[in-house]
Amino acid sequence: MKAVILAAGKGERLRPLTDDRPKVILKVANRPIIEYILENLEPFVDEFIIIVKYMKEKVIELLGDEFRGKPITYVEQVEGEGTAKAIYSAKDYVEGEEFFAVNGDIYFEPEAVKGLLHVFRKERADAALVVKEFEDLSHFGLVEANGVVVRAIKEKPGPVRGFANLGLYIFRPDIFEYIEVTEASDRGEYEITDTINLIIGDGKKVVCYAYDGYWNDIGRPWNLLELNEYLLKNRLRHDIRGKVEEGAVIVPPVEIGEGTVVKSGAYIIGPVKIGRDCLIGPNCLIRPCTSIGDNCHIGNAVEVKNSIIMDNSNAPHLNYVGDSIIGENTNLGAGTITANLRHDNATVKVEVKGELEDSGRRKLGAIIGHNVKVGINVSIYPGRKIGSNSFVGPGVIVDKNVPPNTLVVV
Ligand code: TTP
Repeated sequence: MKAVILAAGKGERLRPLTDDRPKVILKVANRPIIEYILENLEPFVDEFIIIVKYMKEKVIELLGDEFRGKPITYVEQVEGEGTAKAIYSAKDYVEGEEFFAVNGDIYFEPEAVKGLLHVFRKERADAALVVKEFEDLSHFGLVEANGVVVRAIKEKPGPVRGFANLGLYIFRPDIFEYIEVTEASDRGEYEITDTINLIIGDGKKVVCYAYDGYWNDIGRPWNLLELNEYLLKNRLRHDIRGKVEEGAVIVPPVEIGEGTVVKSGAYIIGPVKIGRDCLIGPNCLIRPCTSIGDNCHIGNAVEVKNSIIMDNSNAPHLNYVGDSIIGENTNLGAGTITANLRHDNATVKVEVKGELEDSGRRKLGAIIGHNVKVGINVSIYPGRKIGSNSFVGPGVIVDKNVPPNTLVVV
């Protein structure tokens, strides 16, 4: 069976992290999101078809032409936006067989794929999808089913409890005929959920698999922190490959890559993952659920907690980085601090695609893009974003989001 992976989206809700790259190549726990999908699908498929568009060359450069010996074909999305258009792009590549289709920005365990395939085959269905029960379906499509048979999918039903559509499907090639007659939704996108409603309306059998394991839909910046925490708590093995000086304390599980030096006085409390060729310490505190990429510097009197720091970035002197995401090639000046808690203890709101959204988190720090230079003694309010390629001068208080390519001085 082939797997069609949808990776053409612009990932606008993840700005500034997607300013210069597609969402699927962002690293969580030091691995690109799309690699987790390929890894979890790989035992069930013999070929991957990846649908690309936005900054497609970066996906192709990352993955090349095979994954674990299974070929990857890249297909550019046909004209028009939406998941239905993305799947339609694979029309000439699935060769009359049933196939998996999966959003390129979700995390699931292999059990979801196994269960989906099982119910599809057992029920001799025309299509199948994975669902999961949630308390609040405000951000999801509600799947109405009678046993395993799906009756309808309703987009964004509001804050009701029910089964959500997770974005992992099996289709037969007849889906393409139905995509051809699917109309654009109110937001101007062609949604595969509308196509599924069309095939149900035509009497075809669509079934669902109720998945009970961990799942994450990586739409907003804090979803990256949630996934990072899950992966570090559940997938990390204690493995020290770098050099740890006497006088450093490491509380397992901690993974430290080759070429990394942990200097005396560093105190690292797992689960923590640190890449290759980093300089850690002396005298720093790295607290649980932190991922630090390759070639990073965490220096003297720096505390990092529950954060993602991507490759080639530095928090070198007197910094606090809490519940934050720092993109690649970014440097924090001495004394720069992220605030991760509001004084009124309210949950932190973040501007997402022009609207203020409640992250639901009491603790959320800064979201800083790639190639950013932050000067000395900069204070960053909770949930604020700094766009890629920006420069924030010394002493600035970042209480508003900083757009990309911007110079901010006091
Ligand atoms: P979305 O998360 O709905 O869209 P997006 O990735 O563009 O993100 P944003 O809304 O923040 O801009 O998409 C779900 C999945 O489908 C995701 O993996 C990207 C993929 N997709 C495409 O491949 N083509 C498309 O035209 C769209 C809209 C999404």
